[in-house]
Amino acid sequence: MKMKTILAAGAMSVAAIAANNAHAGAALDGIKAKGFVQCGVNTGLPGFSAANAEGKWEGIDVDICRAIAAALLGDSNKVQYTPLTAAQRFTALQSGEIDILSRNTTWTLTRDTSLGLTFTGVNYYDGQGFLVPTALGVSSAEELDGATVCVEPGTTTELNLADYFRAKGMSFQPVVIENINEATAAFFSGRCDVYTTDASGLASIRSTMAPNPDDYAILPEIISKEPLGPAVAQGDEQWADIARWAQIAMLEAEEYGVTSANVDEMKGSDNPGIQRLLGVSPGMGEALGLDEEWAYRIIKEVGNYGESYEKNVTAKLGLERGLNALWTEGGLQYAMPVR
Ligand SMILES: N[C@@H](CCC(=O)N[C@@H](CS)C(=O)NCC(=O)O)C(=O)O
Repeated sequence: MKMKTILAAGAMSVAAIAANNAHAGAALDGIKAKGFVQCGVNTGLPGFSAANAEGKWEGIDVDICRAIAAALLGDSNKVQYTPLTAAQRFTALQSGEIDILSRNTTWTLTRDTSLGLTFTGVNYYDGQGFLVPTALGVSSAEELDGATVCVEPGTTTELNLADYFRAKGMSFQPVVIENINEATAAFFSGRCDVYTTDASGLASIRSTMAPNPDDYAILPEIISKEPLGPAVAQGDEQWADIARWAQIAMLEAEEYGVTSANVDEMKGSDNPGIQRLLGVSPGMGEALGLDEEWAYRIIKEVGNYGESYEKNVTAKLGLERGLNALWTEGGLQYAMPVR
């Protein structure tokens, strides 16, 4: 009797998987057919996603799309980029205009449910802060009562701003501007006392857009949690899995000390975890519906998470790893096991 129940349960789960697979695959089939990943990015936030002088997209968010293309299509260059403002980004994903959104986007309950998205990871743990001209003579956010605040619409930033001022019993005057260039121009021309966004965004804006960075200061208060990560539309589990595990592979590579420079040598490692990651012991690729060199290519072409962070965030913005250090170094970045 017991045995029968187990068999029935087994048969049911196989049927469930088969049914699921019948519905899955539309996004993935589309990507394979066109031969590239359409990646929604920021219109220009150096360190995260921005086009360089040659028009080539760079940044930690761009590297996620490159990693996925390397894993799925065999080449990290098989990506096309769609620059999107915060207000445009979710519609672009829902309508199928883009395959993945990799654009300093905070994972929240309503985005994950009502908006029909699936977040596939957190590539940057952040929090919201405030940027002010030093001439304002303010050293704490608690001194901002009555301030005029530049903020972008369709962001968690807007919501946290209202929560924070309400909780502190302070008032503020929002100046809501969708385009980052216009919003920062408004702030730097003195139209707002304060600019608010994710702390990484503030660092990027201050060091790459301020006429003179020393004239601006980031206040010490961090008023929210902003786990930033890529998202896909719901409905194609295999596509979501590939996006999720491409990112994890970059992180696990860092945990193992596998880099773009030593990945060939590491294929000879006798560590079973490294052998699995690099496809020396087969199985992980097959489980994802990819070949066994999927993660090898990611590391070879894009690098591990630490390399991507160093090249984009530390080198361009001077931001230390902080919360984004590996868990073994006191941070929050922790790779789910590739096994
Ligand atoms: N993480 C927040 C804020 C993201 C956001 O869009 N921030 C602005 C300010 S840095 C931005 O990236 N703007 C660039 C643009 O819209 O082009 C969210 O997901 O809502």
